[in-house]
Formats: sequence, structure tokens, C-alpha cells
Amino acid sequence: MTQPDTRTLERVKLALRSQRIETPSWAYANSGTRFKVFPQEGVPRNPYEKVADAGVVHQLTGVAPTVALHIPWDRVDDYADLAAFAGDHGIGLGAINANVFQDNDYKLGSVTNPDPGVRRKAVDHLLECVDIMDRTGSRDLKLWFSDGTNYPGQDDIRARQDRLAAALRETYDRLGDDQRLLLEYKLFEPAFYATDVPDWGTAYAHCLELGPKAQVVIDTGHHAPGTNIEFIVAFLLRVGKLGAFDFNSRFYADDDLMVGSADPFQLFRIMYEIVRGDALAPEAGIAFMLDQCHNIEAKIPAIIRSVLNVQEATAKALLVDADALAAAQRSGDVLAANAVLMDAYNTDVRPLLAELRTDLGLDPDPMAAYARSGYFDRIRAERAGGQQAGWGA
Ligand code: RM4
Ligand code: MN
Repeated sequence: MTQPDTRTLERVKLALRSQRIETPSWAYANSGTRFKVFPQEGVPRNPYEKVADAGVVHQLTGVAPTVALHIPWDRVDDYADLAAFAGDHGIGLGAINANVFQDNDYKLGSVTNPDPGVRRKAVDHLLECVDIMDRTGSRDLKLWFSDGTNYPGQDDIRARQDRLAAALRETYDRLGDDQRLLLEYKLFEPAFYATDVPDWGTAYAHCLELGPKAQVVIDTGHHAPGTNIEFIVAFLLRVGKLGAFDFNSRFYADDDLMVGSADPFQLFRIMYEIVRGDALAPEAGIAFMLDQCHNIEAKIPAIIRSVLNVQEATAKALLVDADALAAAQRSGDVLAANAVLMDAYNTDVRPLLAELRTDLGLDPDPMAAYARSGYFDRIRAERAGGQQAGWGA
């Protein structure tokens, strides 16, 4: 394996310059598992402080210029003011995440609930989220439903699909020209028995029915063990229905751990399909978001680490020698083709990334820069009083 030549390195650095990774407001707050939330010091007490933390992550990494909001966790009186505050911190407000999974009324589901009154309430919340997008300037509405049934016969599986379609339609029709509806799927919540949007096929079918402004979100934590996620990426990209990622690592029995931590090779394979599909640049319209919570690890460094993990996987994906790969594939040389991918994956891209950061006027080591910055000591002191933000469970 030879080291990449200068031209390759310049090409990779150029592509990495345009990469954008959105961080989630809830990752800065006290959140973490469905069973216990372990509080930490210095945690934000309101959406403004979450935005300030997100600003620090962008300042140090240079590739995280937006923060996603979750409503009602991030409800504020004046969204224009929050957007201006974000601007002061060098970032913008990103996707609006709806929350129809934490209200007593949603015991039997939200938009698929058998009670039309509950369905109305859920859809009204989705419409409220679009109102908020109008004020924050957000492009994307991200929808995740923990709707489904636990027991055979509990409710009519097919009727629930009709109710889901109707709710999505009403929300879709409310979108502005430049706004999108992004639909998530998840295999196992509320139940392995019957979740209403359990897989990418279901999400894809609903998005197809809705129209061009509806696209699928791949949350990397929402699959069965062994699922080939890069296949889903390739398929959805090919048909123009991949809208976004929620990146994380699935080994918490949910979707909360740092992306690329336990399986960096999977992340590389995913990012390779993105590069292969020419979908890395912001103009391609794929939102690369983190959806994580940090329960036992320090939050801001964990988010920085996650951003760096995505960046590293992307750099490796960009190093794949496309010509050599195509030649090996054409000639049916299985081992050579596999070796081309592995060569790229096994390249140490840390020097390249350090160089990129230096070019951008950043510290080459964002983790060390954060540790040195004194930011944590400041927020620990400043945020000592008051009620720390959690995820309202
Ligand atoms: C869900 C899903 C959603 C996220 C919540 C917090 O599992 O992934 O995207 O908003 O968790
Ligand atoms: Mn998610």
C-alpha cells in the first residue's frame, strides 16, 4: 500500500472542506437511556445554553455549523431571537424534530392512535413544528413515531397505515416550497411485534406517495444486528429518496452512543456509498446529523469525538481509488476490488485531517483544544444553579 499522492490529498481535503455535520441539541442536555439519566455538571439549563455549546463544537471542528432542535424540549418564546443568538455563536438552527412520544395521550400511539382526538393533537404538533421552521428558517422537519402495537389484535395494522398516511399528507401539504419532511424508521420501538414505521421500505413507500419533498432518514441505530446499512444508502440515493442521517452507534440497545465508536468500518462503508453517489456536498441535499445522547461520558467532548469520527470515515471513503476499483470490478477480480476498499480504510488519515484543520485556521487536535479551553470549568461554575435541561421523560 502506497501513501496517497499530493493530488489525491488535495482532492480529499477540498471535499472535506464542504462537509457539514449537524449536532443535536438534546445531546448537550441530561439525557441518555430510557431507564436512568445520570446528571452531569455544567449541563445547559435552556435551549440558549445548548446552542452555545453547539457553537463551541463548531468553533473547534469547523464542520458542525448547525444544531438541530427538538420540540417541545427546545420550545422558546421567540425563535427569531434564538436564531440570532445562534448566529452570534457562529452557527445556525437546523432540523426541527417533532416529539409525539412523551405525552400520556400517546399510550396507544400518536398519529396512528385509534382515537381521532389524539390523532388531531399529534398532527397539530407536527403543524406547529412547521410554524417553528418558518421562524427559524429550518429546511427540515424530522419525524419519528414510536407508534405501533404490542399484541396481536390490539389494533388494526392496516388502518394504522391509513391514519399514518393521512397525518403525513396533512403535514406535507403544510410545507413551504423549500421545506422537507424527513421520515425516520425504527425496528423496535414501541415493539418488535408491530411498529408502524419499522423499516426503510415502509418509510420509502410513504415518502414516495407523498411526493418530492418527503425523504427517508437513516438512523444508524435503528436496525437489526447485521443489517447492511450501506445497501440502504445506495438504494435510497439511487432513487433520490435519501434525505438525511441520524448518526450514532447502536450498541446501547438503542441509538445513543458515539457514531463510529464500536464499528468504524461500518461508518466507512456508509460514507463510501455517499462518496460513490456524489452526495457529500451540501448541494446534494443530504443532511448529516448526529442523534446521540451521552450518559456516562462527558457531553461536549463526546460530540466533538463523534464529529471527528464522521470526518475520519469520510476522509477514508474519499481515498478509495475509484478507477482501480472499477477496473477490478469489471474484470471480476474479487480480491483486488476488496483490497482497494481495504487500502483506503486502513490509511491513517489523522495527519491529513490535522493538516486540513491547520489550513482552516483551527487547532489540529480539537479534543485537546477543548480540554485546554477552560470552557468546561466556566460552564460548570456558571450553570450551577437552576434546573438543568433533560429530555422531559
Ligand atoms: C428516537 C429517534 C429520534 C430522536 C429520539 C430522541 O429513537 O431516533 O430521531 O428524536 O430518539
Ligand atoms: Mn433518530
